[in-house]
Amino acid sequence: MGGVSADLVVVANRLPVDRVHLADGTPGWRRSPGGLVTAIEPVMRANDGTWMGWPGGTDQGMEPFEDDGMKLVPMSMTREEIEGHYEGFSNGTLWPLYHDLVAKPEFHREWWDAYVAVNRRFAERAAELTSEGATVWVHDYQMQLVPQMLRDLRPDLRIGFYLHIPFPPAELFQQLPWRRQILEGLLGADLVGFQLPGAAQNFIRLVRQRVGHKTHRDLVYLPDGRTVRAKAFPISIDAAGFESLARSEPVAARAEEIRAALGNPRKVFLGIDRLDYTKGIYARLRAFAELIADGHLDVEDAVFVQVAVPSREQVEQYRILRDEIDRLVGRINGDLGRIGRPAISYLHSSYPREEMAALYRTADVMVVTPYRDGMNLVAKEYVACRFEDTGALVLSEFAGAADELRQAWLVNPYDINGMKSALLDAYHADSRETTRRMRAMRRTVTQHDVAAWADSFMSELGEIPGSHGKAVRPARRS
Ligand code: GDG
Repeated sequence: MGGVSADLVVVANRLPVDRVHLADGTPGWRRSPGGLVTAIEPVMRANDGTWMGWPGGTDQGMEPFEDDGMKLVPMSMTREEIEGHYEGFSNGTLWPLYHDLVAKPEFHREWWDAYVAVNRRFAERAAELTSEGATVWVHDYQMQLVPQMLRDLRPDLRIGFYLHIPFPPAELFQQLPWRRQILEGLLGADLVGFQLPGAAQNFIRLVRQRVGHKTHRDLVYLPDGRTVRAKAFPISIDAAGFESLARSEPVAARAEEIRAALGNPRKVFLGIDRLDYTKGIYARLRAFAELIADGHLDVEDAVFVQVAVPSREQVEQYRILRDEIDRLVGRINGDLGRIGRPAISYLHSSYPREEMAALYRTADVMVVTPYRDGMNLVAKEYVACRFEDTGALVLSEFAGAADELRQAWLVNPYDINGMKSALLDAYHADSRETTRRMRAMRRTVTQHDVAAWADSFMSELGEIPGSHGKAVRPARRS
């Protein structure tokens, strides 16, 4: 694709499409579900952007292609790179380290080497694809070295970086043997975006302590005269899109069907998460089961639907977690269920968006209890789908979404008794109370939707003054 010369390039670990086999057996592409694609697509279209990332699998030498008007550049990965960069350093080191050590991070020098090599390959490809003075938007923890690598190659570019997961406090981050390299990698960007202000502050403090740069509020002053801004841009969802899906006739019909299939219980509790140890699925199901065992809830009246979307199945910790949840659900249903009335309806699968909307419509109590989560879009999607201002949200204090959704029943996911009383309160709450809370949360989600998020990041990036845009300046690194 020597001819490509893009004014906007999005660099992410994954492409926004998944490889599928079409009805006639030929391979094709399907848009991957999730907020990030919806968020970035309008920006991509407005700027005739190019998205580069890994399409999954180990196919080599794939050519750039267009899908539904989006220019996509697949980045191949070898089995060794997947093990070292993706499953290893990204998901075995950084993911647990950035999520408060919910699991123990592993530090392996070979993983780090693979991380550096893959980041370099992505940076080199981005440098080839971009036109003079173009903008590059780099995403997430798998790509933290790309900003500086790219700046070294292309000092003319305007570079933004956005971290979708939390950025840990200095006390945790400094365990990382390569802490300085990561910070320097990020400082290659003009704007580093985080979900919450606290994460931006953690980053600024670490840069001051570990790299020794001067900082003031959200700015870092580099010795070469460049400034880097670190700021919070809480991500959101396509609220109007979810609401209209939830209002649609087929989704309404499906919601009724789901409720009937569950035996028309008085109240349906719902959890939807990637099957990940940060999401707190185990403790939440235990809390619910104890409420039944204690006699506070009855399986004739209440059921918990837990959707666990398969995730990172090659990583050992994820396989262990899956077995643990399987065992727990089996035990709870064996002990507490009755014929045709399981306490927990457990689904290990992923679903189309319409089915998700139908589940959100069905749920009387949505339970989102991660130990730590950058934002948590599921909580916002639930709120967007509750167009009648009904339903209760039980939300972990440690999800980024708790900063905005203050009217949820906020819980500490480590406190099982606290969760039990919040679940019970939400179950018994009268409609005046739930309506008051839901209305306020709906206002927040509607106003701060994903379009507003993308706009504010891009306009802030566009305003960064200095050595950018068309005027090329040589990079002078300290
Ligand atoms: C990371 C951060 C941050 C899930 N299952 C299905 C499905 N989904 C969609 C949901 C939602 C998205 O995936 C999951 O987003 P979350 O925010 O809940 O969680 P992570 O995957 O951990 O996301 C997180 C996010 O990045 C964005 O910055 O909020 O903190 O960890 O949109 O609806 N969609 C469909 N079928 C499924 O089975 N169609």
